[in-house]
Amino acid sequence: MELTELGLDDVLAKQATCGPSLRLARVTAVDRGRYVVRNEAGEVPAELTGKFLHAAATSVDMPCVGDWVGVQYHDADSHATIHELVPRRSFLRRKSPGKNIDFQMIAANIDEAFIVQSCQFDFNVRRLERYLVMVNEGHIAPVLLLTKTDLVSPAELERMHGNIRIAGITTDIISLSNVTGEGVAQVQALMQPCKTYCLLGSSGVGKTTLINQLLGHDELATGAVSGTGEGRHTTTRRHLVRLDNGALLIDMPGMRELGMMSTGEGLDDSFGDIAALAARCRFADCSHNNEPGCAVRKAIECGELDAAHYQSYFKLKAESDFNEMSYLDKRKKDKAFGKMVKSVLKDGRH
Ligand SMILES: Nc1nc2c(ncn2[C@@H]2O[C@H](COP(=O)(O)OP(=O)(O)OP(=O)(O)O)[C@@H](O)[C@H]2O)c(=O)[nH]1
Ligand SMILES: [Mg+2]
Ligand SMILES: [Zn+2]
Repeated sequence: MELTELGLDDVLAKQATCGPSLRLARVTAVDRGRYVVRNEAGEVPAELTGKFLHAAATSVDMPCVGDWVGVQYHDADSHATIHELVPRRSFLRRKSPGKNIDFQMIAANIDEAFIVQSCQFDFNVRRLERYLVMVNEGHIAPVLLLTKTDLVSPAELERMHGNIRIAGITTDIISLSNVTGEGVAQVQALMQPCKTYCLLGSSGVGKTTLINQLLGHDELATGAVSGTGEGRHTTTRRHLVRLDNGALLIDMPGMRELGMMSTGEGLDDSFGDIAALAARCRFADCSHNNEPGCAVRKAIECGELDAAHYQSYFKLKAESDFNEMSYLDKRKKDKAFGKMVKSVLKDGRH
């Protein structure tokens, strides 16, 4: 098998400037610090070198499924050590749990992400928007999959489509049932050889069941759902598989805490001092700029509150507000920003 068949394209190949003693391989599975990498010859277990670990400044620098890495093979090529990470062309990430504003890589070098919601209980447009923001931020093209159509009436399905369009979401939608098989061929038809896809969505929506359908056999374990339709996190690691038609597909565990994607949630926790001060401002919607009776400004002026600490909160708040914006508003803002950049460039030429 050629590396191009594992998704290596010209852009990535150009970036992959690893040393002469290293060979290129793709990370196909990650499970708590253990890796599996695949190259022309096949899949082998791999680990990070101490040097790599030492040089990784944040968790974003750690390899994730889909990454291309420079490796050295050992013990008759039965084992590999990961020495280098090839810069990513696209990525999925979310905020790490906990107070620090740090991101966790979920997967890399993906061409298209299938955002999966089940018609039964799971359907939620606000959550869909959040997934879209996440996918768009990572430079990945989204496609929406509505699963378990066998459990709802055509009218209900129609209503869900309507709600998605009302929210201004224009992304392609495929409705499917893993039980009747309806729509599965449409997904298959969309998937191209050598391109990488992933399945994103809550636990129990049928991601793994769909992969098994696409594979044509039950290769990956699927799980039962509770009475409320909620899944039980059957898939526990991220795994890249290759379909018969040559497309590459990453299965992922259901995401429990989508809120963690943006920095919003952790923000007030991390800046409890500022939240406490802000509660004492005269106006509830105080922006702490120059409103009278602003407790935050007063605290900065009298040295009670560190100005740099406040600046960093201010910056993260703006970023999180942007993350929190609806998909539509964000697109509007992006457009406005694009126009602004254009006009600045034009003015610069005068
Ligand atoms: N009625 C119906 N049930 C389905 C459909 N697709 C999957 N299921 C069932 O839903 C349950 C969960 O499916 P999985 O494929 O394990 O779900 P998952 O999204 O991979 O869940 P996690 O691995 O936990 O993230 C299983 O019992 C499947 O048989 C469908 O289209 N219709
Ligand atoms: Mg699964
Ligand atoms: Zn204030």
